[in-house]
Amino acid sequence: MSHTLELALPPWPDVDYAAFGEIETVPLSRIQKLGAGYLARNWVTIPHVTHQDEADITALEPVRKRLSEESGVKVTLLPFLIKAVAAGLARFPAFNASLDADGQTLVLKKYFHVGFAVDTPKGLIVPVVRDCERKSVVELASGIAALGARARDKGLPMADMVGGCMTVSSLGHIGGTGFTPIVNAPEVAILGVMRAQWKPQREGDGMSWRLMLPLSLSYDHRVLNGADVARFAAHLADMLAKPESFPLL
Ligand code: CAO
Repeated sequence: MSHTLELALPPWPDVDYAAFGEIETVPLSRIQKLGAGYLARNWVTIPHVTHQDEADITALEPVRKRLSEESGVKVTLLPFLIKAVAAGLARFPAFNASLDADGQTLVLKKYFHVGFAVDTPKGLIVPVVRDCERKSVVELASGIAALGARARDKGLPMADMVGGCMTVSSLGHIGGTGFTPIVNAPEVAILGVMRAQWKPQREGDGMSWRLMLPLSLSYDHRVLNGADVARFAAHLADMLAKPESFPLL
């Protein structure tokens, strides 16, 4: 299977914007140009589907806050998400697969490296955290903070951005209820996370308020089927609902 596509598309509109009012032109950064090529390739070559789910993080939230206070490391939801993804990769090996370059063979990885999208002034960067299954939540939190800060300040060497098995893209600090992240090839799935919200849930004859985290799981439908993905998402939701399933320190 070739990844070369010939699309007979009309040319990109060449508009004289200045004819309609004042404008300014800004060249794309190197990272934006590189990213644009990869995103366009992934968008047109991968048959994407995005599965939506929610995780009840009511019990996790006080544990996260306490861990942040007691460890002296800022612990956000992201290290828990990365840990849950790494456990999911171990339990569902098809998620830890990549199609080889000719699309004929699946490569199954036995390591668990998870990338996370960082929004920097120069564009989107995806550092990769290695061997996530062996690290505690606090270890992951400090690793994420260091990689995120370096990505924003100096940028990262290529060695810190390759070899990922799956990516987490969190917009939870900003807002939103769901989105359709683009798979970061040759990975086969990406987890998008939005802002947690308090929602009423039926409990017996009454009602209780639960903190619900929206999960948007996009996948390559050539490799994964909807049922696999629903199971993976249910695994994430189940793990995130049980703080005791995480090694904290
Ligand atoms: N729900 C509610 N609050 C959340 C949350 C969520 N899902 N996720 C994070 N928050 C809170 C954090 O707890 C933190 O609160 P406090 O400051 O009160 O402790 C605050 O939001 C800020 O979090 P943060 O941004 O410092 O840390 P993070 O671990 O959530 O994210 C990073 C780190 C690097 C992933 C993030 O800053 C970032 O750059 N995200 C952008 C990813 C992106 O652009 N994706 C789109 C890709 S497609 O174009």
